[in-house]
Amino acid sequence: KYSTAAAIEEPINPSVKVHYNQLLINGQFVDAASGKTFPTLDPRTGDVITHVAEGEAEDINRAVSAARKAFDDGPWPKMTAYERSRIMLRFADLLEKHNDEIAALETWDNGKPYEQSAKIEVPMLTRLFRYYAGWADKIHGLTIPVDGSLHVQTLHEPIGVAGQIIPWNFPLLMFGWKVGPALACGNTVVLKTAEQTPLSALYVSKLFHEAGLPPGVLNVVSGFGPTAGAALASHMEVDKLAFTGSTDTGKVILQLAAKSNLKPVTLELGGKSPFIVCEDADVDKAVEMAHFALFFNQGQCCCAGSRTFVHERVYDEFLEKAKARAVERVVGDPFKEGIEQGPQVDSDQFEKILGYIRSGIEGGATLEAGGERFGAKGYYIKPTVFSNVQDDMLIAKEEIFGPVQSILKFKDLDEVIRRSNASRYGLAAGVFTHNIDTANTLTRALRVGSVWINCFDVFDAAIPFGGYKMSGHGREKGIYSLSNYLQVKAVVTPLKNPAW
Ligand code: TXE
Repeated sequence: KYSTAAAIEEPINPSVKVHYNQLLINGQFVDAASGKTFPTLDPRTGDVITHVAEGEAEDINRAVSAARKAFDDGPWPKMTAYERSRIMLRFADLLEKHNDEIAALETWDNGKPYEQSAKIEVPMLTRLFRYYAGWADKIHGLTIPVDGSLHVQTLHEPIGVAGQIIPWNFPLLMFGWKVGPALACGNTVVLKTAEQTPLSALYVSKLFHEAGLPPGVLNVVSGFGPTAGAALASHMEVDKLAFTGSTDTGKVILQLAAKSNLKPVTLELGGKSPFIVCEDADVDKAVEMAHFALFFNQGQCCCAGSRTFVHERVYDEFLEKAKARAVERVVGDPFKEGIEQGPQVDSDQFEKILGYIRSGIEGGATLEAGGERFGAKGYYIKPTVFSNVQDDMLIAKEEIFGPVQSILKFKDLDEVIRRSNASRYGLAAGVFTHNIDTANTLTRALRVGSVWINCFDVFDAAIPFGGYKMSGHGREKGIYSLSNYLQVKAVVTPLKNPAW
């Protein structure tokens, strides 16, 4: 049932052009100081889409100076919150207007199905900016009663220049999760995009300026981690850092922040999330949800349900159906209608995933479906299912970040709680049951930042997201994300006439 290889060999022409491939600093598109560029590739073929300016330390310095000036001298933090909110709302309107063009750029650079970009991700980005625009004029402190004749209040102030480093799996949504709260709170931003997917952030940032964003408030530097990323993380004039990416790079980022100016850091890192199918589950629905939890976005989700725990009473039926569903998954050119799965983002990820598949086979798991590349070109991988997976296998412990489902059998609730929690990660969990007591027990026992009961990957702008343990620090989205970008100032004034 896999889609025809011909569709892959003759890639569909994306109906979009690349307009912006320079760095965006102080409201202007500029070349890198070194004049260097790097290619960004089409994951369907490995061909070059365009060459993009390659930012390095000097460009980060220029971008930070612009952000610093826009923060220290204004206008951004000095504008009324209502004005900031209106610019963000106008930006959201432009996102809506250019929805399909933005979606095409995202799919071209990343490989995700166009329908997903156009119907889910760009609309979610638009929604995120409307959500954060709504917060901009509702951020305020408290008046606090204390002992003594004192008037005590808190001011919630922006932190300053926020450095933000994002990955390639959801380039636009990561842009929204980071830039939205930072700007709503009155900060200015230097954003370092992932080297695999620089294009969509440049395009939408141009629209943001058309919506009235003053120069220097949002600066976008394309480039690589050890050069541009490290320069941002260790910059003395950056007041706050936010990072989404691998746990290993998260550790580096935290060290760079500590060694420079101790800037506070929020981290959203890897995961190995359990998806628990209980004995009372409706197997057909559980199979579909578990399939979505793992295979969505080519399996390139930090919170992917990558350990599918199935109760022994329903295990055999689940396995047969999960395997059939994976074989039916429609893989092919992401610009083609009805495609469920496109290519992985690049050759590194592609090779990494194939390596984990080999390790699963060699480690003794049973390969039920897939297990190899799809087509002769690009980075497509057949939807893969392993059964008989044991907790100590690499495929059950490490983040594969690809379309590889690992199915594990369990007998009772205590056992599945213990095994689910026996991970260095703690990002999310899925629970499939109609028994309220089982759902309540699992919800409280699982050491993870999100629990999805009879659903998965629900990402409303208002729902906080983040990890326990080595999945990260802090929460993004929702009201909780604002505190990442605010300082609290306590102000104490003696009362002249305590009687009043
Ligand atoms: O991640 P990196 P990579 C996981 C996933 C994936 C693996 C490797 O398992 O297979 O990480 O992917 C920047 N200083 N996730 O190599 O290196 C880099 O330029 C500063 C999970 O792409 O973490 C990019 O912008 N920055 C994840 C960003 O960090 C540095 C999403 C992410 O790259 C840097 C992506 C450095 N020294 C991958 N080195 C999730 N949590 O969703 C790299 N970067």
